[in-house]
Amino acid sequence: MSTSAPAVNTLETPVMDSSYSTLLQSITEEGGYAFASMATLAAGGDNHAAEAAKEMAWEQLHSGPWHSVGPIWRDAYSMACLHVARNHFSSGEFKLSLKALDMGLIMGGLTLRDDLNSCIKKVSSALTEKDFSSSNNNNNSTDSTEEGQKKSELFGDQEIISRQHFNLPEVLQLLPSRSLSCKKVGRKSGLSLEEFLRDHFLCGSPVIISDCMVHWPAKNKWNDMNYLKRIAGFRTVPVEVGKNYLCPEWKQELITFSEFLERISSNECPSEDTTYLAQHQLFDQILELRQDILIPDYCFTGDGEIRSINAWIGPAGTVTPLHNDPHHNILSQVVGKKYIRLYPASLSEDLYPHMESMLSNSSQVDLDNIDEKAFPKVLDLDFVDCILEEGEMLYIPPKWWHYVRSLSTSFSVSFWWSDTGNSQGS
Ligand SMILES: O=C(O)CCC(=O)C(=O)O
Repeated sequence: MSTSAPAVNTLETPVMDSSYSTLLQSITEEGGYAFASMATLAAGGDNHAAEAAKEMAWEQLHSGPWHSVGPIWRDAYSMACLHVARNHFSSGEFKLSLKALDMGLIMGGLTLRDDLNSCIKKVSSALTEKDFSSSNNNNNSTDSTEEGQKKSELFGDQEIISRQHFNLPEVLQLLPSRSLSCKKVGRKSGLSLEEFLRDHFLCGSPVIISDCMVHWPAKNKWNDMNYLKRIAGFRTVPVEVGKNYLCPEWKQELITFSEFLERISSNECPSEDTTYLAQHQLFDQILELRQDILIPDYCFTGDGEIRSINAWIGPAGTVTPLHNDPHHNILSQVVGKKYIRLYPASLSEDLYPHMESMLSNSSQVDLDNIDEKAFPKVLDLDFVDCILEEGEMLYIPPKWWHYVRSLSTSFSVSFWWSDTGNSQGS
């Protein structure tokens, strides 16, 4: 019996291969005749056809609001990304190959995820090997001082945040007026699941859980640039650039995680250029980082299900403006600290939600610069607030309004979960 070894310079795509005709048929039924013929040429190794198919699927993904795009077009996009990645890989263009695969994960559907992930593994190790041998070649011709410098240029050797003294009066100047003057969110350690259910979940009452992150590998690893660049440096991630998503100049970009880390650690950007990796399901995309975190047991309260686990990574000064979300949330502060202000759901009317349905969960009030004439009711409203410290988690009940400002370089993870509908709001 002979077993054939996996081909070295090709990417295997077993799921796509076995479901190819079914997928193409479904895409054709959705009007994708042109896509199907391009994808067929792409499967035969035609580079131009692969790029054209990717472009066609991209246009479909942007043809209307995200929820109205037929799921088959997301699979079509992943399929085209796999073809493009395969072509780049076989011609030794590993970075381009990895970028196409990441785009497939970020924008594509679920059907071909296993292929995308296994290809990412193969391309990443090819890239690391290539990088290692090119740095070795360089090192052979340099002295050991240059060697150290090359290594640190490649991987960086600094911590994400330096532990500076935290000056409260200075911080207060950066925060919205009346910050830290009302009731603070309470802190609890050793909070049992029963207490969480009774005192917080059922009655919709926020709480800081101060001791639930001790076993997370992320606690020790994510402040280390070296680690982050090694694990994820070549990966493409979506970031937001601008003051916040309500400002007209705000835009989204796709950059490598290394470029992103350089931007946030250089700290040179004015606030209009603040780069924020916000509300991105990074842990579905970069599986190695998923291993660094643990879903808190509290998130299984209510017998619901985890809706999404999002990363929020950025420099000091990122602001998420006042808004609410429909889910329970445990916002976990892994690196750095954030100021967070919360208003109960019952005050919604006094917080002037935007009228358009896409933005109706966001307030028109800019807490950093309140227009007192336009929004007088907000001035005297009671709120609770806190500075969420490294290692702490904040429970935000569904529909509670929250404003968040990072006070240092910051890595947070939010766990959103739904319940069975039997719990009360506030
Ligand atoms: O950390 C932030 O900037 C915002 C977090 C947030 O809005 C959320 O977890 O729902």
